[in-house]
Amino acid sequence: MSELEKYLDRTFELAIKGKGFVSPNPMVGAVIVRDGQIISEGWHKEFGGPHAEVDALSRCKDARGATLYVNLAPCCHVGKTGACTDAIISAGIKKVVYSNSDPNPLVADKSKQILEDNGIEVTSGILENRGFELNRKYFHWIKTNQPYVTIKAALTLDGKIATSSYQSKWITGPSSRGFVHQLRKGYDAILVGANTVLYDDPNLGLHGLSGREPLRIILTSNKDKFHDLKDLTVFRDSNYVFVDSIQHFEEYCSNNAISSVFVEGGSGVITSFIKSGLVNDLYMFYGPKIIGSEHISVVSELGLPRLDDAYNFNIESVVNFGDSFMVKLSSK
Ligand code: AOF
Ligand code: ZN
Repeated sequence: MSELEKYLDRTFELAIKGKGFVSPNPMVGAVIVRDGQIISEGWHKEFGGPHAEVDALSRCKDARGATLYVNLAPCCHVGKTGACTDAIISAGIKKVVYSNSDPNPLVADKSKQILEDNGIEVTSGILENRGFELNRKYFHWIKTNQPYVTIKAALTLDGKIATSSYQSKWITGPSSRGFVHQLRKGYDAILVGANTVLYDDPNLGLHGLSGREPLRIILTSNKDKFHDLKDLTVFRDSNYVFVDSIQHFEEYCSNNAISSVFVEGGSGVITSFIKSGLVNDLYMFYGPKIIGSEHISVVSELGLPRLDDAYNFNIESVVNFGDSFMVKLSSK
């Protein structure tokens, strides 16, 4: 690892501390270095709070002549906080090194120019792929104004997510469940269908992990059937919303800055999302069981006559959880 990579690696470590707190903002970490010594560090801690660069500068008595490392290009707009480029210039920073440009149209490549116009040397594009992975959901959302959508399902080897009487506890064992709670922490919202709410009574929360509880979205064309069922766990507080179609879901996300959604089933919901083309990736957890064709498939009829019409995915990783295994896939 080069010197630049070493310090950017540290910015990634700091940035990730903001996971579950900063979205829809990106996770950002910053390190200030002089004469080969880290003299200050900071990170973006919560949505609406100080940016990483300002946080690091605020804990540094004298940053004159130092180099600032940050995983994302410093912003140059006044939003909920002041422009980072102003703070960097007035602190007397001599050099800025970052991994990724910020596709936010308010920033784009403008900040590089501003810094250079003020005599600051700028190096960009170092560890760009890792920086992209770290803020994959942010980059997708800011470029498309659509949420990053992940599907998660627990299924038998023959692709069933429940019996015909909606029994699904448990297809996979306990060892993958903690991992799922960790996954949920990275999303603004968790979405399920009406049957999942009725038959599983899921919690859809973080189970005590730190972070903001994700919004619970229920996709159903008949929300009235829940009128007398307010004792269900998903209605435990007001942090839930009903949407009645994929189109309404998209509108809701766009209007409410929902940048990422974790879709946990059931079959009807997963089918609608696969058809919509909105899916970015999937986590499929397989329990080593076979129950037969009379039960509920993870995806219902798609009406695809030929194999060539299939939806195709890339296998990103396969993880063994002992009593189950997970395949992570991304859309092609
Ligand atoms: C940075 N450093 O630590 C972060 C940045 O509403 P605001 O003022 O918080 O601005 C949010 C935007 O700022 C966000 O969409 C992204 O473009 C950038 N985030 N920029 O220089 C940071 N979190
Ligand atoms: Zn900023």
